[in-house]
Amino acid sequence: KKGLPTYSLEEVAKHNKKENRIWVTYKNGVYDITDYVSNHPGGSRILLAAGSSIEPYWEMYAAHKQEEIYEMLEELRIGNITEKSKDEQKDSSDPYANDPKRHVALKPSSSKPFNAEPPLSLLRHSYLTPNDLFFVRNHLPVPVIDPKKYQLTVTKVGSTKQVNLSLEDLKRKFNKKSVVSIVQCAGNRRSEMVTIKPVKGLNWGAAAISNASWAGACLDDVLKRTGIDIETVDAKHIIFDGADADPTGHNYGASIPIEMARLLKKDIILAYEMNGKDIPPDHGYPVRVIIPGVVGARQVKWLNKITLSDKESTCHWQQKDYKGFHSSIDWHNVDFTSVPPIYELPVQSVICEPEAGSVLEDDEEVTIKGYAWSGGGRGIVRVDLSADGGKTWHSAELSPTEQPLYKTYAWTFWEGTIPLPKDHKGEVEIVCKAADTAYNVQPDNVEGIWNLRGVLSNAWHRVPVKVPK
Ligand code: MTE
Ligand code: MO
Repeated sequence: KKGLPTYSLEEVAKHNKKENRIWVTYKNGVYDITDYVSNHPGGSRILLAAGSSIEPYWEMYAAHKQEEIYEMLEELRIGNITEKSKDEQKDSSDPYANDPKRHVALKPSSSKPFNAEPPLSLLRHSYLTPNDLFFVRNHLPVPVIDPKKYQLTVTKVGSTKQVNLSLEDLKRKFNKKSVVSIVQCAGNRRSEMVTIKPVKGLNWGAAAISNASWAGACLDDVLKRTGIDIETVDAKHIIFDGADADPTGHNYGASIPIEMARLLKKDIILAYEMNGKDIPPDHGYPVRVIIPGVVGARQVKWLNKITLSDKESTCHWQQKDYKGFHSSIDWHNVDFTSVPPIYELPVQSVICEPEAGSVLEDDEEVTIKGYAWSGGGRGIVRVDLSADGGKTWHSAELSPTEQPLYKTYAWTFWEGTIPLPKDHKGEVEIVCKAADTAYNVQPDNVEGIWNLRGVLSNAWHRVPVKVPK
């Protein structure tokens, strides 16, 4: 629409509350939805988009993709977005100046480097997490990579041979393979450990986990093409290096043991697509490695080098981080060489709805929804629910997935409606816990698994809620 005023994205972002009027953007348009909010069939959920784009939400709620809705929205249009607004506030001395713009619904636990998780209720709303809402865990500035110049180098320590592949090579020369797989940070739910004793690390809630469909070239095919047979190669680890680096030139990198790469060889993907689109800058554009069933830290983004080696990656995050210790080890007596890195993760389950502190609608029963997942491809066989702090249990219904029980790489959604205790005093603790195919279970409290880095936090998820009188 011509003739309407133009606004920068920063200007739009200020209009995120009723007091300032509520604006949203859709494509190039700016819309004032303040007076529409109370008529929205989806209720106040629309406010999640306040001050930003509604597109990612519309993708989740398919009901929006109708002509009438677009027409109605156009009636609320007040202006257009300025073209250059995205570059406006760039400061070239800031190493993070080239970081992409993020969705406002992501709740940052750190902004430089950018780390953020989506609200739990949104996370539980789509089985495949929309790209803009997928949690972000960056250790360094997001590297800007020209897809035309991108190269992936594959090599083996001690060999003179090295193969370089372009993005086009990866797309054209190899079959495209896809896998629906979780990325979960080892620090997911760290904030619960902090309640016991402080730990070092970002204060993650329970949404440092997301699920996407990844597509790209199979690692095994790429290695074969470069003359490496993963079954017989004389190496103990496979190292993945990223293009993101600190000011001294040290890049992010990680490795996995060769036996793990062999077991997963058909499933490890050098992904260039996330949910059918190019991988966004925050998630590793143009290529990241997806290692199903394995902790997020090894799934290197902005992947530019693969090395077969007798040694693990020497990177800080492989050697001095992402390891689990018992609760009597603290910073004065920790020896990071004494235990192996975290690879597979333990069984996990989380209540997404209702959220902590909310007031229930009913005083007789409660409907609880959440996610469950386990590392190593182990499926979820049971999720148990309690509304009395774990004294009595009910079985949750697991949403069916196509995943084979022993190659369950995506999460399992679950739901259950269970009775509230009669003797509640206006408050109850709802709890969930899951069992995986190995009948591994979650510990009942976080105290026993406290560790100095606040990783592997997978105790029963306990959520206090209020009961109406
Ligand atoms: N890869 C690179 N190159 N740089 C990073 O900082 N962070 C790792 C991993 N891969 C990281 C990386 C960690 S700790 C996690 S949990 C996941 O990426 C997060 O992936 P996401 O940001 O796509 O959710
Ligand atoms: Mo992580």
